[in-house]
Amino acid sequence: MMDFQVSSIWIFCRVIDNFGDAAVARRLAKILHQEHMAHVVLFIDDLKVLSHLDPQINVNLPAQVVGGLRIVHWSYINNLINHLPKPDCVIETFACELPDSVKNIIQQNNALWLNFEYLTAEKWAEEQHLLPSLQANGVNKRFYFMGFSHNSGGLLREKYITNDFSGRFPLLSQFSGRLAIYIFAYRSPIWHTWFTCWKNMNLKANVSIAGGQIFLPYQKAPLLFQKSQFVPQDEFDDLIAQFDVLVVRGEDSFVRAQYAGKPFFWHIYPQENQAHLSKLHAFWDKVYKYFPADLINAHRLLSDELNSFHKLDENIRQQCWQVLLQNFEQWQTAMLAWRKFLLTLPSATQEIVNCLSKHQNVKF
Ligand code: TRH
Repeated sequence: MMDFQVSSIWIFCRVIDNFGDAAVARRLAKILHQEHMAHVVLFIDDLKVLSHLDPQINVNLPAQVVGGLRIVHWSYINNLINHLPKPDCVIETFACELPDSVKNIIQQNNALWLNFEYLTAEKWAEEQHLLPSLQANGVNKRFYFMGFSHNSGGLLREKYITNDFSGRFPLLSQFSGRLAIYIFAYRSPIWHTWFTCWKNMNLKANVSIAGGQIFLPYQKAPLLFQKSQFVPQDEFDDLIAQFDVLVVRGEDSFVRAQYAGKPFFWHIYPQENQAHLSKLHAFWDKVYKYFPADLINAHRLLSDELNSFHKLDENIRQQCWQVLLQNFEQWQTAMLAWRKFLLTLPSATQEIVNCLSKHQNVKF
């Protein structure tokens, strides 16, 4: 395994909405390039979204190299692919359908073909991880499921995410004496409800709102609201590390909150027929193993309310918040223990490199 040299990886991404599709694809590309020395080409259909995450991206250039990554606009694929080094591995993120020209190259080059799927803690994903699915061109495409166990494909994790991180950032609350809450979440009536609840509890908190979906409310002393400017993706970890409590969403910010080791809630991306709820519960059921019993119920009730599973009575809602805030240290400790567990899992990029090495030595 030591001698194995990764050479060329092509990653494909179509942006459905928001930032997550581009964010996951960019992080995947960046780690493969920087930590596994791969030549990576990222084909993406929305340079504007990518440029929010990396302001060095020029939205007018169909092909460019930024930070060692070759970025190509989707509409330019057929102009370029015959001039690029052929891939050893092709990763299509979130089942974006590849053009026939690329499928032909996969076949001719005997490249490893992965369908990098949405992140979920559900058991079925572990069972399907790396299963082959025979395609019309006679090549096997394999599902790649990231996840939270040794049976899954792990999570995207840079080498700088280590056990040695404590005290790296002073918390904003240490300067202000007020709880610092960061909210990067989806538009929802829950925000009015929760802000009112915090005000009624007389919570002294600075609330930073990010991402453009939640309007900054009128000030409700003793709460202080402010807008959090969008920072480049490479600065996102440092930003969230300054807060006491996070609300994150989607996929990538959700994972970063876990690496930050912070008490947090997950505003999950809503799916049809409430399919997201089993995903939500599968995740928290794993994390609650690290929670003291008193906190589980309070957190679960609020998390389910945040994600439209039910509506709480105002008294219950306040009690839940009180339980979490009065036991803040235990909440924090639980999240640090969960973080420590995550660091025992192999990283997704290392797993991909291992698969590629196997693919090139033995057909599996
Ligand atoms: O933006 P998201 O909600 O994205 C998605 C998409 O909706 C997608 O279609 C859906 O399938 C997926 O979620 C589950 O959330 P996410 O994944 O957290 O991506 C946001 C990215 O933006 C993440 O990398 C953090 C980054 N970010 C910054 O870099 N700077 C900022 O200031 C903020 C607020 C976010």
